[in-house]
Amino acid sequence: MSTTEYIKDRAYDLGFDLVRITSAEPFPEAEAALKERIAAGLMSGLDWFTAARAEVSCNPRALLPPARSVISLATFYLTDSPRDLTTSGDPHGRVSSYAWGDDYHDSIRARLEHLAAAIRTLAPPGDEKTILFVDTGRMVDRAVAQRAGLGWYGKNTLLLTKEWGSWVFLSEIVTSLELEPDQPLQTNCGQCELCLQACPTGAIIAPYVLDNRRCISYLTIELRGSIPHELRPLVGSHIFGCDICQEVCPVNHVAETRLHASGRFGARPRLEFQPRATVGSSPALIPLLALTEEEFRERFRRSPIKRAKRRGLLRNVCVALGNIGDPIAIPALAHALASHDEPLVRGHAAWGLGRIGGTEAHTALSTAAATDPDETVRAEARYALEMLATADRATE
Ligand code: B12
Ligand code: SF4
Ligand code: SF4
Repeated sequence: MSTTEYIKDRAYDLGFDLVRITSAEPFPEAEAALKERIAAGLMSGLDWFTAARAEVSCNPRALLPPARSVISLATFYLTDSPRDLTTSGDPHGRVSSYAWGDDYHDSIRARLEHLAAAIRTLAPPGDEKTILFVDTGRMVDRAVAQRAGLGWYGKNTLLLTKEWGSWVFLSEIVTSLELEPDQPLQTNCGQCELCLQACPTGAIIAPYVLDNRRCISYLTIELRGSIPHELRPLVGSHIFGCDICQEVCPVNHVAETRLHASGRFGARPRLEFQPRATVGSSPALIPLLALTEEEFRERFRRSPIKRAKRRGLLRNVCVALGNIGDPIAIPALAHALASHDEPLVRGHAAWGLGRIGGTEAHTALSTAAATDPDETVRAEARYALEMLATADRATE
């Protein structure tokens, strides 16, 4: 068995679902694409995503000078648990499927460590150099996976695999070992443009081009401040991430059908990605508004959702409640507007009330517009009162 075959076998034994190899040569096309997107402002809001970072992340030898190979790994994360949509009739939000269970960074890193340890035993003494990357590392994950033949670029910008669709986390190991490279796949999306048509915010502005600032994933996870007014109605009931451009993808449908038919879907031992009781795929929204900082930390410990922080998540909850439009949410939103400790949450509670309307919402908004100590919240309340006045005029 060759060293390459041995490493691939070890990776599958450790629970990775796909493994391919490419050389450690630079990725000039990806670097050009990244710099172009940054210059066009399409990555705005992600301050850490700089041209200098792009140069490093597209050049494995900038990270590990003796690098010769990059091992590209995919981990399937979709579970066969159905979305537990609105059982009680109260408003529920949507959490993207990658965040239903435990944080993948932790579990994948543990597997990568084991694989790296096996690789180190293969290198001559003094030459056992490897580094690991999972998402947050400075590596351009999809470009590595594409050149390694793990999958191909979809027009939604995600990497599509034949076996598991796009429902995979990508990670890498950069090593000084010379391994046998795999070839890129000669596949593409053809004439399909379903993801472009389905994206609610028009974030996929052209095939393979995403405007980060419009993507619900950015707006609900990465954005720290206020969600732009014009995008709030388009966020729907998403409170953390978005899967729409993957849910409509026929490549994913084919993979899911094949996995179900072969019994492999349910057989994956992916307990860590199953919806947790405390997070779930579709949590009831009103109780979330009452979460204290401590309860938030406890409930979302080791969950990807902790990245949004409490104020970001509750901001999203207010927007989702406004979009769902059920008056049952008015008392909770009015309470949040009157007394939440975070101005960001009070401001978005105002918007939620403005979207739902009614006398109780109007009273709460008028009080906040006059008395809230924070000008951004008073401005949000005035804006929401305007929304109500416009809606009233439209129905007259
Ligand atoms: C920043 C980031 C985001 C940002 C920006 C997304 C983006 N498309 O760039 C935001 C917060 C919006 C985001 C959202 C999501 N993300 Co994200 N994200 C990243 C991160 C950290 C960097 C991505 C990056 O380099 N972008 C730079 C821009 C310039 O890339 P790009 O425009 O897509 O261009 C690339 C290709 O399209 C290609 N390209 C460019 N032009 C052209 C032209 C042609 C013709 C072709 C063929 C190719 C091509 O070259 C570029 C280099 O790869 C990676 C992890 C990593 N370290 O790589 C995860 C990553 C891409 N995200 C991931 C996931 C799962 C998501 C979400 C699905 C999460 C969710 N459910 O909410 C969404 C999906 C949104 C979407 N449609 O892309 C996974 C994707 C797995 C996969 N199968 O591809 C990654 C790889 C994380 C991981 N390690 O698993 N993400
Ligand atoms: S994740 Fe949602 S908002 Fe972002 S590009 Fe896909 S469909 Fe559009
Ligand atoms: S929906 Fe169609 S165009 Fe979009 S990624 Fe899937 S196959 Fe490609």
